[in-house]
Amino acid sequence: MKRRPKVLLAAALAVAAATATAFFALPAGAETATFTVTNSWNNGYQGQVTVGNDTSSSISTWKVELTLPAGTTVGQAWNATISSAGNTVTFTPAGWNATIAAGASTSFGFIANGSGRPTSCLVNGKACTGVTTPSSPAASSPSASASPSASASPGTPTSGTPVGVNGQLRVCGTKLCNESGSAVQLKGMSTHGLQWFPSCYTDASLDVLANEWNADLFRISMYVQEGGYETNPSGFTAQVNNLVEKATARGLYALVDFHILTPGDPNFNLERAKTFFREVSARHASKKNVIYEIANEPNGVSWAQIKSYAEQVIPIIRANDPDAVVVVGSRGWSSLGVSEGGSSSEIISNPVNASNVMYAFHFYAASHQANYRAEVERAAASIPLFVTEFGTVSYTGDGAVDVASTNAWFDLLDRLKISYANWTYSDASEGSAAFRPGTCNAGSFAGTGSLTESGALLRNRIRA
Ligand code: IDC
Repeated sequence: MKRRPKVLLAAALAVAAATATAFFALPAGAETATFTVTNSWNNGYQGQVTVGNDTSSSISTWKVELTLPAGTTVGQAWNATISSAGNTVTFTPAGWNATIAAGASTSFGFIANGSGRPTSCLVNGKACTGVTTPSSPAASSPSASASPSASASPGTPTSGTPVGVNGQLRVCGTKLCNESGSAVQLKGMSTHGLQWFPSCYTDASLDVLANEWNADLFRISMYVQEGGYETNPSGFTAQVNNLVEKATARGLYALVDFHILTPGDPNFNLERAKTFFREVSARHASKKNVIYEIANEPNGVSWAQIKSYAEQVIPIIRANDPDAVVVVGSRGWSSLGVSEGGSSSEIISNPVNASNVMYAFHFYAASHQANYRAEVERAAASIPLFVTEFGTVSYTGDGAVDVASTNAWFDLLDRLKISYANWTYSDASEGSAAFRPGTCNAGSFAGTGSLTESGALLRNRIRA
C-alpha cells in the first residue's frame, strides 16, 4: 500500500493479463449479465457478475443462475446471497441491491474453488443469449496467484495515494480487497478521543501522517460518552466530517469509529448510532475511502445483542452508501470474545446478516499474547478481521512498550494481510501515544524528534 507507482503498475498489468471475460447478453430491452474473472490462481478464481437493466423501467429484483462444471464450486459471495442445487449456483440480491433503476447495474462477486468457468447462465429465469465462456482457465501469473498484493485497476487514477491506487474497497472472502479484487492490508493510526485532543488533528499533522509516515489509514475515534458525542451531537458530527474531508484530500482511507466503551452494550447508544451514521454516510456517500466502524468495544454484552445492534445500524449506512465496508466490534472489548471467556466460534456460527462486513479485533501487546494470536489465526480462516485498534503497551493504554510481543503481532497481521490502526496518533501522557506531551500544541509532528518509543516503532513499521 506504499506509494510505488511503477511496481503497482506492473502488478496491475499482471492482473489484467490474467483476466478473462465472458459476456452473456440478452436482446436489447432486457436484463443483462456480464461475467468477468477478476483474478485467478492454481485451483480457483474470483468471479464478478454485473447485472444490468436495459429496460426503460426499474426492476425490483434479480436472480442469476450459473451452472458450473463438475469439480468447481462457489465458496463465498459478496453483494449477493447464494444457494446451490446440483451444479447450479443461484445468486440473489444481498438485500440493499435488489432494485435496479432503468439503465443502471449492480455487481456481485464470488470465489470459485476449482478452475471450471460457468457453462450456462440465466438472468431472471430467462436464458442468456450469446453465451461465450473461455474453455480453459485464465492464464495465471505468479504475481496474480493465491495471495495477490495490492495493485491498481487499469482505470483507477494512480496519483500514488492509497485511495488513488486502490479505490473502493470491498470484502472478498476473508480478506479486504481493492477495487480490482486484490487483497490489501491498510496500515495507519487512530486518533485519541476527539474531545480531548483536537489540536492533534490538523492539516499539518495529517500531512505528516500521509506524506512522511506513508500511512494508508486514519481512524477517527469519536467517543460517545466521557464528554463525547452525547454531549454535542451536531458538533462532534461536524468534527468527524471535517476529519474525513482532511483524510480524503490526502488519499487516506478514513475509518469512522463510533467509540462506545462504557457502557459496553452498544444498544444503549442505538438511537444515537442511527442518527450519527445516517448523517455521516449521507455526507460521504460518493466517496470511495470511508469505512464505518459501528461499535468500538462491546463488553459485558452477548454476541446476539451486538449482532442485533449491527443489523439495525448497517441498513442505515447502506441506504446511503451501498458499497461501504462496515466493521462490527466483537464481544469482550473486541477480543473475538476471548477476554470474556468466549471465542470467535460464536461469530463464525452466527455471523452478521449483511454482506461486505468485517469483524474488529483489538489487542494491547503487553497484555494480549500467544493465546490471542492463536485465536486470531483460527478466526481469520473463516471470517474477515480488521484490527481497528491496538496498542504496543498494556490494555490500560499506558506502561512500557512490549517490543517482542508487538513484533510477533506485526508478523501475524502481515502474514494474514490484516489491516491495522494503532492507538494513538496523539501526545497524551501515556505509553501508547506516538508523540511526547506538548507536540500537538507546538505543531512539531514532522521527523522523529517528538516521537515516543511507541511512535518511533510505528512510524518505522508503517513507512517500511
Ligand atoms: C483510553 C485512553 C485513556 C483514556 C481512556 C478513557 O488511552 O487516555 O483515559 O481510554 O476511556 C481501549 C479503548 C480506548 C482506551 C484504550 C487504552 O478502546 O478507549 O483508551 N483501550 O485503555 N481498549 C483497550 C484499551
